[in-house]
Amino acid sequence: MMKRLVILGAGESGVGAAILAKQQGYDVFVSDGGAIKENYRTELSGNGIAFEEAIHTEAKILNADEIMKSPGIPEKNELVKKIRAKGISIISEIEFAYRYKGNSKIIAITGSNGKTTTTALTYHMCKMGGSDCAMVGNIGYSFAKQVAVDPKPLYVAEISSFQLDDIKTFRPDVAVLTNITEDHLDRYDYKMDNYISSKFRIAMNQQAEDVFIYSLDDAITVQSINNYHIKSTLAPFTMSKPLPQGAYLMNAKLHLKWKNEEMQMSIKDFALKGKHNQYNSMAASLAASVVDIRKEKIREALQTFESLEHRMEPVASIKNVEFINDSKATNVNSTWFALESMEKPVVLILGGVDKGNDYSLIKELVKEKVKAIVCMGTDNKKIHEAFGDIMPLMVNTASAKEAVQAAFHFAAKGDVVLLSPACASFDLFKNYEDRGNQFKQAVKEL
Ligand code: UMA
Ligand code: ADP
Repeated sequence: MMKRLVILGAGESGVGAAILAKQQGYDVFVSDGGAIKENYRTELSGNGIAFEEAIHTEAKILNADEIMKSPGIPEKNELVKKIRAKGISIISEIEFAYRYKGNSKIIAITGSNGKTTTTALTYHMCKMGGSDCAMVGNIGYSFAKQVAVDPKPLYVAEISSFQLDDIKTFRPDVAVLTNITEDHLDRYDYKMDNYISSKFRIAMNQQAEDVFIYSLDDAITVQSINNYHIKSTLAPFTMSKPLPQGAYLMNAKLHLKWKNEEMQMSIKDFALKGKHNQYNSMAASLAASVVDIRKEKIREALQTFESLEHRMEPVASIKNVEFINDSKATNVNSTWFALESMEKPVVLILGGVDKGNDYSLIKELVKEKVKAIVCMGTDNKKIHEAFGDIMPLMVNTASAKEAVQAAFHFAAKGDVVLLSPACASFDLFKNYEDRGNQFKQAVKEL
């Protein structure tokens, strides 16, 4: 009998998995509790895949042999609890795609911050080095869809902790953990240990012939690594000391050492600026070296990579006030790096959906560099509590337009208006891209 796979959620990952499952001969059923986006509905119909929307019909779900749960659906969801109670196996989309990837290799990149940048940079290096590869996850197709419609010998995959929570056999040839800082704690019972464990699952099935790339400068990674019995070959990166194997930065130079290959390059030649990007560049260079991309190509890629939208993206300079769109900064740590790289007085646009943020982490930097805070969210209480005592200028706004106008009002010649919200965007916007686009639009309308 055909195996029945039920897919919960018809977004990028659910629809991708459905297409792959149909192709592999499963009896597939997709159930979405909300409205399915037009393009995804068309894809499901076009592939003859059965689905329902605006409802999860239990009778059609609890009879599954296996369930693929979209990453956005939390464990505390009532239906998920029922599925667990019934003992039906739940997998994530990357676990499902992994089953059908054949002999292809995977570079899997996770971490609290820098995933998309490191993924895009690694992909750029591999492409430049002549590898026939695809970038999957947040940019482009989901892993499952790529495997179904355009399989490649190498996948460079961005993987979130939610995706890792329901893997069983997923074993990347190269795993990258950029860093671990507080994020998504609402999904992990507000326990940091649960979130850390989730991130380390990226190496859980790796063997000695696989490689695990990680930061020696990330306190949480270094404190936790011994708790996870990692069998992989370790490839660290750091800014604090020379290494016999790995990547390190000394005297403004990147040193890359992998097997018998060695490369040096001045950080002045990196296309991507900022300390956080130097970390991302080390991680990506190591990943590319492990899959045998030649050092000349890595160097060329580091020089030519174009920065991504919504990540410290320069928008415009109006009356000598610079506007920067860092809408992708959805947690406190990424805002920390944004502030750290600022060299002029800052008017900071902050706020949105708080995921259990600890604002004390950026308090010193705010004191030092920020002259006014513009809160942009439906509930700004926590921001006022955190900064009220050190910030004389604070105002509440409830749209990108209002926020930009208020920020421009506070800014003087030579200042920077920085949108780096440290929060998710779902209270006022569709997503971080929508937030960044509305911000840019409002700047243009000034
Ligand atoms: N849904 C249900 N039942 C529920 C809740 C939701 O059916 O109880 C439905 C929604 O109605 C919707 C669908 O599930 O139609 C959406 O599923 P999803 O939220 O899991 O999103 P996908 O479109 O499948 O996108 C996911 C990732 N989303 C999340 O992890 C929340 C995307 O990352 C990723 O690009 C994509 O898979 C492809 O791999 C987004 C993200 O915000 C950009 N990631 C987080 C981050 O970067 O911080 C982790
Ligand atoms: P992710 O995909 O993990 O969210 P991105 O590459 O999209 O990461 O970057 C998100 C935000 O985090 C950006 O606004 C950027 O300024 C900041 N950031 C990027 N890389 C790092 C890093 N290695 N450490 C800390 N912050 C970073």
